Amino acid sequence: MAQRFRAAALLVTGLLATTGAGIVAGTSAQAATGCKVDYAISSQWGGGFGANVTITNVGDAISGWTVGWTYANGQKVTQLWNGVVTQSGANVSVKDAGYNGNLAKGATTSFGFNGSWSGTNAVPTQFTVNGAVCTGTATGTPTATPTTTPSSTPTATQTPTPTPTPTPTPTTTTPPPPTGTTPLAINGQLHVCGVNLCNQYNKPIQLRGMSTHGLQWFSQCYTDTSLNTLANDWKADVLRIAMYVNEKGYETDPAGFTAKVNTLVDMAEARGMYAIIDFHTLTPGDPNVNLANAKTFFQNVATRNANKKNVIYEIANEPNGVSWDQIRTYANQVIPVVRNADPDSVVIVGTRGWSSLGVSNGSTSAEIVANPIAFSNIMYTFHFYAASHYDNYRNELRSAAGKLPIFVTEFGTTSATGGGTVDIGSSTTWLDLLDSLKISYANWTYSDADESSAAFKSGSCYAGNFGTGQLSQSGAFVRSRIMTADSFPTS
Ligand code: IDC
Repeated sequence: MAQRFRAAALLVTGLLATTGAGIVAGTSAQAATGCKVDYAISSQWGGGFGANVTITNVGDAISGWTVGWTYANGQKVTQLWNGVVTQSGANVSVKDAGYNGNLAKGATTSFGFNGSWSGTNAVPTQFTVNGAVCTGTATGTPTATPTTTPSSTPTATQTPTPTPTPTPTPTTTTPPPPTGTTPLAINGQLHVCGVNLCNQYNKPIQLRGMSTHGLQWFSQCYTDTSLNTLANDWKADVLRIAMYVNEKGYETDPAGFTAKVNTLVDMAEARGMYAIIDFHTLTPGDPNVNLANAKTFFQNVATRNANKKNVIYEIANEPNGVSWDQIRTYANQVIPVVRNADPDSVVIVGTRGWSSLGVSNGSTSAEIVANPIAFSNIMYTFHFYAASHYDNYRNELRSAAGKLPIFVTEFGTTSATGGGTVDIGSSTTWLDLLDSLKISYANWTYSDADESSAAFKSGSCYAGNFGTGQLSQSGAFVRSRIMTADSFPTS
């Protein structure tokens, strides 16, 4: 595999004020138009690259933008976030993602993408915004020297060819440093890059946190106090919101459960945590049984939460008794519902055999690798229970993790019943493995259920006491793992 290296940031800026726009006085019917586009290659490696594009609206306010450019050397955009891309041959067109379509005069917006290249990865020299050509001048400062020492010397074909810059005014298009210190403030909108979950700086991150228990039974556990504890004392990055569909869940009160989920999304966001919206199908195991409910639910939550950066969608908790093909059929109908409302979202798809990547049904992840979900920004679910699942499951995860983006949206320190012995040794081995692979996880459960997988002793929620004295054996162990410092890269 080619060694990855950081290439010098390449910048080109197009600037245009069309038809003397912006200085046309007295023609109120004629809106001033104008655009400035910064295109920067942030990193580059053999065959692939990452880039950030910033649009500045130099003209009057616009509602909706489409930026276009042409590649001279066969580059292809493979994955893009904060926008919707279409590419036809050399012509690339990126439309706003809905929530970022309105640009006031002077406002800027950015999107990022991964691409493939060969030969020369020359930056485009001309851009259009809403059909108006940005012919302007380049103002970036390309340097040929990588900003960090590559671990191997790049070959000639890997070396980016900077565009000459007549006006060497340095600009940067990487997101500015975070103004807050919460996981959400630092990482911003997430996306999938390669097999990783990546932050707004296009760097792999691992989120660690807790899953709720079923909202139909344990809503009393999710209060301002308990979530303050989770964010500030446990230092969790993510809250998984387990909304059962059956077993007296969503299907009994769609509006009520949708509202509960949305409230928890807001409470997580207010504390700088990510929120996984978990459509918690379990029994029956075929997610297609709940397809109509899934479409309605995701249409609602994705529309309502489209502007939020903290939401991740998990469309089926644990498919069981179904083939991967049946899961794909379901996913292929639900993902477009999510994406039409919230285009840049990360979507997690459950896997066969109670989200065991197939292992619990005598299969393997090979069936997924052979037939992946054909949408971008997709991750696959893996669940384990440390007192039931050992090395054969770990080996499968290890091999799958090199090929598929995986999120452990649920794991227990106990047996798969959610009860029994807490296996600290096996749990430690599992979490060490997840840490080493940078796989994100949420533990089952942040609740006081009367079962050993629950983090708090029974009665804690009604007492409103989430202090360390209330922790179960599992809760104390998991908290000690989650609260260690995160290391989220920002450059
Ligand atoms: C369990 C709960 C338990 C509840 C049961 C049935 O811990 O209180 O009675 O569901 O709803 C899963 C599922 C998760 C299970 C958990 C433990 O995603 O819903 O919760 N588990 O059995 N997969 C493997 C284990």
